[in-house]
Amino acid sequence: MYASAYNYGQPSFTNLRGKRPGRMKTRRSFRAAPSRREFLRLAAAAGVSPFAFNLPFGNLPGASSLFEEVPATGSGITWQHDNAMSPERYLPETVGAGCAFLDYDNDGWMDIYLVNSGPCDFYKPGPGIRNALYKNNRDGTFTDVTEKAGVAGNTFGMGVAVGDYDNDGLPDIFVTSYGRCILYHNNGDGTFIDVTDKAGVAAPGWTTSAVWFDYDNDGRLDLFVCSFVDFGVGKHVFCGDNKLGKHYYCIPRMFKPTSSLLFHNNGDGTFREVSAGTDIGKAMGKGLGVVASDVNDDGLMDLFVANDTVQNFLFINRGKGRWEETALASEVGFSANGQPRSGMGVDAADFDGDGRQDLFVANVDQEMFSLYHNDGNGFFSDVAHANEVARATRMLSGWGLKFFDYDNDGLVDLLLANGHPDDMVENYSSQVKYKEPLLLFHNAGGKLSDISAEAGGPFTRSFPARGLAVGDFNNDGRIDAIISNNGAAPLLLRNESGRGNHWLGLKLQGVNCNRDAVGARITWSAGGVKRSRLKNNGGSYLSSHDPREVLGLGTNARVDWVEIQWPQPSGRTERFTDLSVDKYVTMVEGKGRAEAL
Ligand SMILES: [Ca+2]
Ligand SMILES: [Ca+2]
Ligand SMILES: [Ca+2]
Ligand SMILES: [Ca+2]
Repeated sequence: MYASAYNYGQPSFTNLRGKRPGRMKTRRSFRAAPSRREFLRLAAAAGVSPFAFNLPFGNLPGASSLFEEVPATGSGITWQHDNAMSPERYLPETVGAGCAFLDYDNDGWMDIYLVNSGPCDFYKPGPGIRNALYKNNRDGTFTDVTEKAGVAGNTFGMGVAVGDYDNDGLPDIFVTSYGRCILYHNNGDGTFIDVTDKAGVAAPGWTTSAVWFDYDNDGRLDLFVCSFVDFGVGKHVFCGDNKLGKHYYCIPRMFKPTSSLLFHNNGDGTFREVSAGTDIGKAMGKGLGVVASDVNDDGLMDLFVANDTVQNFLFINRGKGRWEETALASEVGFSANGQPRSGMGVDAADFDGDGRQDLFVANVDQEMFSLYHNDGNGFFSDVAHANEVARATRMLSGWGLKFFDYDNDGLVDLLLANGHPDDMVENYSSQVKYKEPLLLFHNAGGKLSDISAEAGGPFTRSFPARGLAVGDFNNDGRIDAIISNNGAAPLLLRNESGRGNHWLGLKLQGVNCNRDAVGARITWSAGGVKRSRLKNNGGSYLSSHDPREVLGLGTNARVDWVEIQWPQPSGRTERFTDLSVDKYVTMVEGKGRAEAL
């Protein structure tokens, strides 16, 4: 992730010898055709009305923003992330942290969980530095219920993954850390209990993103945990400028890789680590992001892991506990010229509607982010250039990101949260800033275009962004987002787009399959147009999302039908008709009818 700071592609040892990295060259070679952003800028300068361009996403420059920032004074979320930044610049300080939307009290309204730093071998925080759980008051405000809930953390927290691992209908919280992880079991009375030791998922070391998914289709959610590098206060090295005596955050190439962890859910509140001896256990990486998806459509959930400074991993689930790492052959491991990149955030979705799950990886500046189109038969091709992703991300470093349909037109769009990992980057780069802008891509007909310049409001500002979670906190069917900023307050974004489009929100409840219905295939028809979505899990960076699925219907005021193919061990397919729109419903496996949420 620290590539630009050290002249990406060059060994980082120059810094150890105390030389200043060279100033980066300006690279503005992608001038063949003006982007829509530049086109509008030119048009605005020339006094041409933007109405002339017939923008497809229902917003115009100067109109209200697609997403409005909800300030702390409005939301009541006064918590801030403490990044523990020290003069020594210990690496864990700049990597966190994550955030989650979850409905911990099952009242149908999304609550928010935020991860903070905490005590570790290089940091002893004062009082009040803790994680936070905010209860949704159903009026746009939130109340801090952390102490009562018992989920303050007290580790040097990194990520959060929410899942109902014991199928009791109550979402449980897993927190990763530099240090010990924590599994909080939801007691159902507004409190949680730390069951980490009983469960056997402490996973000491440095863990980052995690994901709940049922790899063996036994109806219980298993847990994959990304492990980052082998780090400890005794392994810290000096990276920076000897003459100035200034420390910079080290490029993770300096530290040894580790293997990530897969925990099988035994069904009795305990887990068994099952990655040893498999390709997951053998693959030494520096994992930062993970998404669980079924990339080969065989009913077995696979894993895509973004690694920092080494190749990414695509773990194909071959069944019976076997995994095959195929990133090299699938062409999702390296850049087009065979270099490992600094993978951070990831996601999966079928963005072009061909029925296959595509992949996304955010990298650091100079590397460009990757949009991997799933070509079938195990092959992918990077189509970042053809989708305005490459040029928009050339100078940025990306972390949290998510495919979701922000305007409910039925096609998944993409939101990216960015920020350079080194707060000193502006000392040695004229092009790269520490705080970076958010990016929003709109999907029209299976093509992504960068509409950030016209998205207004928060898209005109810059942030030290890390985690990003999506969820509809005000239940208006328009999916909102929260972004966790390193060493700063989180950013809550309320979605104000997609007016005039209809939607149907689904809460899927598995009975024979895992209760969260991770791996379900949702197909729906509106206005005679059929669309399909796989219920992936994870994605983004250190973060966890609203488990409900919002189906965008476009201008159709009714949905023809919805079909749910529940994952194994159910395998049952149910079709639902007579559904009213613009509301959330619950679909329980085997009941055959939807109920008001
Ligand atoms: Ca539970
Ligand atoms: Ca399982
Ligand atoms: Ca598969
Ligand atoms: Ca909303």
